[in-house]
Amino acid sequence: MTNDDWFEPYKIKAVERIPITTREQRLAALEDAGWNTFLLRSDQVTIDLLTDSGTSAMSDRQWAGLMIGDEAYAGSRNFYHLEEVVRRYYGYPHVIPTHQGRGAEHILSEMLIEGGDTIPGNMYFTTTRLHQELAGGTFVDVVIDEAHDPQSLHPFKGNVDIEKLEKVIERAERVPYVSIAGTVNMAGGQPISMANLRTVREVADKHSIMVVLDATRAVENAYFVKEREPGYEGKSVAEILLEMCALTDACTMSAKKDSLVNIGGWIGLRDDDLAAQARNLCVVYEGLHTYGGLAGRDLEAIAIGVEESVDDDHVRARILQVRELGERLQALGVPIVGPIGGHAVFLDAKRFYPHIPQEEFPAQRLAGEIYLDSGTRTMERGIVSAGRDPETGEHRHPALELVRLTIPRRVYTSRHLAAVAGSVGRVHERREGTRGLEMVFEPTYLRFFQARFRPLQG
Ligand code: P70
Repeated sequence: MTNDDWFEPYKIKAVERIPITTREQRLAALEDAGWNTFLLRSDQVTIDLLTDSGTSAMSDRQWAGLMIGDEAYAGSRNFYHLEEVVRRYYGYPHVIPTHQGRGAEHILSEMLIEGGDTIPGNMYFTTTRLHQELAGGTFVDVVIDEAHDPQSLHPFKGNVDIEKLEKVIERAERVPYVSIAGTVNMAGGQPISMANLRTVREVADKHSIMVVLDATRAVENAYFVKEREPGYEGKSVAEILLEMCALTDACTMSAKKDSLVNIGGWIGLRDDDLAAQARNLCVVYEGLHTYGGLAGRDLEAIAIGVEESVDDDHVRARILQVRELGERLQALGVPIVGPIGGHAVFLDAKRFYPHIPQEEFPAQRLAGEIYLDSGTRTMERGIVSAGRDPETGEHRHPALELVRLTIPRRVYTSRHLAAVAGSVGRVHERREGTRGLEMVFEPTYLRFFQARFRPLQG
């Protein structure tokens, strides 16, 4: 299969009816939800592009795997299957399952971070940074400047700015590890290159610092390396994934993304002592270290999902389907983040609604307008997601004010996505009369999940 004649390498065996609603029903639903798409009921949503997390369609082999779930409290055979598969494809000798990615982040942060520590990384992710902060650390962004520019077409916008990294290490009291995401979610699903990761490894080695990978979408990162980095055209996604992980000491994983399951995560480690510590904390927060908050059947579905996720035809179709949606939007003149990322197309709300100031939540409003138009659910990734500075209490003002159209894996057809593009195009045509929102309820942690808004009048 070439990039010009790609198609989904599967056929559909079971389908689920989706709700079709009227504009009045959607307006009532959106008002009930306080203009927050996280607070909509899924029965009110026609095409759900909120997230690619836990929303993938499992294969017949994964569903069959559920039936061979071994629900023994200790030593479930499905755990050993998962361990074997992670060792083979990610290369970490120690595997500790967790209920999802943030369970892994919690344990790793608590283990590695001491009060006053600095953790440099290639752009923040909400849950990752929160766990680093709760453990007493401070996250410092060392991603290249291009990552903050939605119009830059740099092929590896997830790269670390090595000079920034060196400076942070020099100035910090202690740096427990460098936090590397592949791909970078908040930058638009943008990859880090192998060459850059190798340099990060060298810098870390010079200072005896660990490198911790957020492997949540590392398979998709590997595809971009194959597509864009000289010398990798002929390698398989699986080979590239293993090479990437080999440059890191540990990883946290949300299996809900790349690994094609509805729930689950794990920690990967090389060091025996750290693995013993992680297993011990797993018992405290997640469950015994051979199930980590998951059922045996979940562990089996992850193990099979990992194998399916590194299939070259699968990853190619996944990435190119996302790209097709992005290109449809570009053809309609809708401003999006380039290059089109791995798991989602990101709308640039600052250029979409240049007349709405960031304090009036342009991306939040845009997500609401898209839902009103077609029942398509998307997610704000801007000032609401960025939260407040823990020191000053002021809103953080991220350079990127985006709406994410996230594509679940193996779920929607190109026709669904064509309908979404048409809807966003209509919202774009009406953009001039649209105003912002005011926040009327703000929770303490990860406010974007539960905050409520009201449209500004006039
Ligand atoms: C998303 C989801 C989860 C995620 C991630 C990266 C790069 C860790 C995690 C945590 C879900 C989400 C989470 C917070 C805000 C909005 C949405 N991302 N690292 O939709 O994993 O969810 O399993 O605890 O993307 O992007 P988990």
